[in-house]
Amino acid sequence: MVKKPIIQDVTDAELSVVPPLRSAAGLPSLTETIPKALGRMGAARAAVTLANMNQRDGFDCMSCAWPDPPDRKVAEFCENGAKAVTWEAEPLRIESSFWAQHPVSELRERTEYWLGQQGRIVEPVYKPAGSDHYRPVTWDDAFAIIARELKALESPNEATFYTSGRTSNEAAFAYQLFVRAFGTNNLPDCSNMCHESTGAAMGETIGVGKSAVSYTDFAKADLIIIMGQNPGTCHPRMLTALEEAKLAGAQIVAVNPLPEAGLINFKNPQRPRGLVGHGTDLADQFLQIRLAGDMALLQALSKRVLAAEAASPGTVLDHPFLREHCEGLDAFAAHIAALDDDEVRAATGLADAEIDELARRYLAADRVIITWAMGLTQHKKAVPTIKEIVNLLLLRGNIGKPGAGPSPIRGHSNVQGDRTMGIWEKMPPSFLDAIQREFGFDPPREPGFDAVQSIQALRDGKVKAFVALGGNLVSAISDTAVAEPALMGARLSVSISTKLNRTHAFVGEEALILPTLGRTEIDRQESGPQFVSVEDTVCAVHPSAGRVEPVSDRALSEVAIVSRLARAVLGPGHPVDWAGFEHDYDAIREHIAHVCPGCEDYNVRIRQPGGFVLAHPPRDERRFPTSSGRAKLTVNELETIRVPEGRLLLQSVRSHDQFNTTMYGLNDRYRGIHKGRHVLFVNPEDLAELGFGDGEHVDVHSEAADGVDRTLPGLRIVSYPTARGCVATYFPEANVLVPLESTAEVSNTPASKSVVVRLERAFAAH
Ligand SMILES: Nc1nc2c(c(=O)[nH]1)N[C@H]1C(S)=C(S)[C@@H](COP(=O)(O)OP(=O)(O)OC[C@H]3O[C@@H](n4cnc5c(=O)[nH]c(N)nc54)[C@H](O)[C@@H]3O)O[C@H]1N2
Ligand SMILES: Nc1nc2c(c(=O)[nH]1)N[C@H]1C(S)=C(S)[C@@H](COP(=O)(O)OP(=O)(O)OC[C@H]3O[C@@H](n4cnc5c(=O)[nH]c(N)nc54)[C@H](O)[C@@H]3O)O[C@H]1N2
Ligand code: SF4
Ligand SMILES: [Mo]
Repeated sequence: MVKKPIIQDVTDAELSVVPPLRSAAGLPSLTETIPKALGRMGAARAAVTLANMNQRDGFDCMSCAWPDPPDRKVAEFCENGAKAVTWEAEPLRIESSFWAQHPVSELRERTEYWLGQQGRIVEPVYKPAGSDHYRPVTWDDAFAIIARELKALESPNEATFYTSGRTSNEAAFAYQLFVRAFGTNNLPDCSNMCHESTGAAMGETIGVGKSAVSYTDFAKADLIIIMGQNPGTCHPRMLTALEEAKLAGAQIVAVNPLPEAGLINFKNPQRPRGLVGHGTDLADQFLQIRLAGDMALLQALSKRVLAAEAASPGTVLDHPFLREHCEGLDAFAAHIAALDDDEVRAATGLADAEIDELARRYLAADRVIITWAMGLTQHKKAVPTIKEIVNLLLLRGNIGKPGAGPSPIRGHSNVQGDRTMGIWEKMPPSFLDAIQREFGFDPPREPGFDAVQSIQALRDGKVKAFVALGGNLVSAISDTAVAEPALMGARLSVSISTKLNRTHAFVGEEALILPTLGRTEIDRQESGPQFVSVEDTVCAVHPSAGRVEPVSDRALSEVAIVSRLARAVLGPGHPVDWAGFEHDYDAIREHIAHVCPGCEDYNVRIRQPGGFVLAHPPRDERRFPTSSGRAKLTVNELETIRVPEGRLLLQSVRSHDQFNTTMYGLNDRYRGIHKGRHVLFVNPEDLAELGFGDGEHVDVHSEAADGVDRTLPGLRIVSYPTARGCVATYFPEANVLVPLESTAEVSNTPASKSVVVRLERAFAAH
């Protein structure tokens, strides 16, 4: 085992700020990655993991949900994928003595960075009621404790069962089945905080909440509009697809308050000229929009499209498509005609000429893809904004044909698959009926709690047990000061995890951490080594099999943990053969085939080279499974956030060295931030107007309607070319500023990218 001293906790004492980079993913990325992986995993482990990453018989990168190209290269991974693999597969373990040395109250004082650096959790640990320490416990005892506590609840609805999107399809299917057999639909997941707004908007308007494009569509597009997304950091290999599209003649437009490096220029490490040369200029146009201004921009674009049609009737809109497949055009057109151009200017901060230019590009293109991520989903008006993407695309038939369509780019590597498997607090009756037919028990029908509602229910004492299959809810959810005590109010907290995080420290009276295998590790069961399956952001489903020895022989696979948990809680004689699930994952896949739409013949199709692509009626056949059977153009009232004088609108972003709440390092290289995270990016003109300067320290106060003072203290101001009036800092630290009740309409996703804030000079420099 590699021995490494436990690092000291981090401060921002050595924080340094340099100018941001213009291009992403060239030589610095490779020189950063490989030596670090070799140094931390050891040469043999590094060689096996990196060589098998994203290969057909290897494992799926556990980082983001970007798909694999049909023709894979020898090294089919990016810098951030390599960081994720190193973080998991590094053979560094938490020794048994750690738990006696570090009380839970001390763990609460530690940062995510420190907690993650302690190494892999290698044995189940238990904190009894009244104790401030975890201590090692046997697996049998762990399951017995959980069973006792869950069975003691007055109702199954007093427990909530969280899932994070790294979980495999097999584990997710077994988990939701266990939870429903136990008797509740309380199945919150990370998607509630992520692309829930996308699912709500697309589900209503086109009938499917997933990307309507395939990998190969990118190279066939004439125009790709990237809104509210930072692919250079968050989906790095997307830049390869964008470069291919660009070289094939596509235009690329970026819409973002920040001039993110990857959107502007890309140096492809897999092309000789990318290593040494200037790289490829990706964006033909960059619209530096104000936070939450996208709905106004999209309406303004549709207004220009409709005006062009009025000027030359019959030549601009795709009339046959609209007639045959859509509804709602007349109401939509009437509504958009009344759009107030001044409001568009105020909301977007863009000049008319910039919007005209993008409208011209849209009208000149036959095939248009619009992609988006958290910059669109985490606002109050996220759902109507995404509906406006659908409106704009429908007008010219930009869906269900090659090189065109709405394409949400999902975050966690299997967050989309987990939903397909039934991880959702409000699965439709058809899915619940299928469970009943397949297993012979009646699953609960009333919808359960989502992530925000789970925290509210814990806070209000309505939920008393919290179980998490992965993730780090206390850090990921909004309103940290509410979430921490809410989770500590539970009677029982259980986390199935690879590594320590703050959710293990904010626990109820009794708590357990159950160590699990990661994607990189060989998963041996009675019938032999197992593989699992995952679904990427373009609906491609494929197998994933770990290749290195597990970090501990006491950690169990997620499937084994769920199966044993179910046996302990549901008792013998349950209609589901839980033991069979654990012995051979084919048994789970047989049921997936019968229950999950589109997964027929799952065991056969998952074994085809490269797996298979799930059916997507709008993409494949222009069939729209909405309530009316037609794609819906919708009318959405524009509402612009009015930021009072002297206040700013704040968004929370990811740094280049983090994966959500996991900190791989403390640099955000593309934005020029080194060895620290407590920074606030502010436009220089705003700084001048407000009387602050670069390098000063400020406390950020959020100004919520409820009057509660939420403060993030001691941020170093970084003068930065962000849009006027719009500031940025890092997630998850920013969650202290977001009120729990401040969520997107319909989807209930925390509105963590539009918080009205006030800056106050910090007394002491930090
Ligand atoms: N390295 C790394 N990769 C990741 C993750 C990670 O943490 N680290 N997380 C994964 C997950 S779960 C997810 S969901 C994805 C997230 O992927 P992204 O959504 O790309 O990640 P964010 O850092 O949230 O960046 C949001 C982007 O939207 C812009 N933006 C914010 N508000 C607005 C707005 O109102 N309008 C417009 N047009 N733009 C706006 C921001 O400036 C920023 O560029 O990444 C996944 N991949
Ligand atoms: N302010 C603000 N808040 C946000 C966001 C934002 O942009 N701004 N983004 C939101 C988004 S998009 C998301 S997706 C959520 C993320 O919320 P989560 O998904 O809950 O958080 P993660 O940080 O991805 O979870 C990391 C933990 O997962 C565990 N883990 C890692 N690998 C495995 C594995 O293979 N199996 C198991 N069982 N456990 C594993 C480790 O213990 C690790 O500490 O945060 C949301 N919160
Ligand atoms: S683009 Fe995403 S899935 Fe692909 S290697 Fe990079 S982090 Fe992993
Ligand atoms: Mo996400």
